[in-house]
Amino acid sequence: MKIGIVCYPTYGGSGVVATELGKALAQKGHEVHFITYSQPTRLDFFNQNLYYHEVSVNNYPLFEYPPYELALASRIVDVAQHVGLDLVHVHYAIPHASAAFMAKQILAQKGINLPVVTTLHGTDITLVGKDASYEPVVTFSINMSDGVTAVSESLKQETLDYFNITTPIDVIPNFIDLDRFKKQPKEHFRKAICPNGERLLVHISNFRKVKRVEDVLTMFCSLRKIVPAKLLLVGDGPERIKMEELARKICAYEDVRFLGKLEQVEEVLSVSDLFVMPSEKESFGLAALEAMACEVPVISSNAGGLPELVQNGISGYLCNVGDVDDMVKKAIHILDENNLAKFKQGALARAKEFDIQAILPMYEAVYARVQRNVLKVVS
Ligand code: GMT
Repeated sequence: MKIGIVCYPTYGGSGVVATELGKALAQKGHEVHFITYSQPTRLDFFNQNLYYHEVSVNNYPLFEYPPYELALASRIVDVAQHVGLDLVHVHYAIPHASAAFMAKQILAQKGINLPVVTTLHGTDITLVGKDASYEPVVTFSINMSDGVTAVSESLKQETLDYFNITTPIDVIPNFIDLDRFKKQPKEHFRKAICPNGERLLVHISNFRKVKRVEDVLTMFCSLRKIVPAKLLLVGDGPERIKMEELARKICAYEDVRFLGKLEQVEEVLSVSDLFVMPSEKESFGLAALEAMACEVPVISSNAGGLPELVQNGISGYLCNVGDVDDMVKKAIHILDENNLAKFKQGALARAKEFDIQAILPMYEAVYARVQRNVLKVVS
């Protein structure tokens, strides 16, 4: 098939899922055309079936807000006509689903049918989509999609509860490439950070408010009084400076390191003992899955789709949002030398259930279904 993929090309989870999906589809022989405003971060290798089409937004002094959505719709039309796309798969509803709908309408006038598959990732529904300034367009463009997927049962339910949705939603969870995300021998790195055999905790996120990074810090500082440990914080975002200030106030300087954005997070994960994800909302928790694949158990909140990933007492623990004391208690239990190896095995076993090889056919099945439906309409 010739598949167009529209996504945010940056570090966010939806962009990672879209890019890894496109790469895997290309390896399976599909022709994949990425349509985005810059090269997706993880689109970093050559494959004869992969193409990248940049969306450029020409600004004009009259525009206070450059009309990206129109430029994107025009580029989808252009690529669909030029290469003969079989469908376009948009990741993150805003503004991708409505741009794809507009492109579909324009192409229909030219006698071309372009099915649209929309994948809902999380904040496009749970935060931004609910905002009154977007809600009518989000509802409309989900309903106009030929196929809709959500990354967890929880996200599907929240979408159905909040929006007036008439299109069926398939749940297709996030997935993991186990060839890339696996524990690597990086003991020299661990020795440098934990010279006295301390336990190593890690948090990876885009440092938005919804991630509750302050809970990671308060939890760690309490834990640190009982268990010798170090904390690595990976990623960047609006809350980072505030979190650095908080860390200086409540933790010892030598115990907490902010590493910024890292490409090879699997190297850090390979030497870590515990991943902490205390999010206020989290539709799936891709970063936690990446940790589990590297044999790192997870302490997370029980928000959104996290209970569909983390098995309480096996691959980690689920705690109520903001219950830092419980997180400390559970962390002490996991990090105990009698328990840690068992939790590490539990984490890896769970991650294997989300192997990309098992999840990819679910997307292919949705593609086949929307194509069949198009053929039915045409004949
Ligand atoms: O919050 C992020 O990490 C970015 C965000 C995105 O859409 O770019 O991630 C969402 O999509 C990921 C991939 O499907 C999910 O694993 C994350 O749980 C989800 N984030 C939230 O729901 C907050």
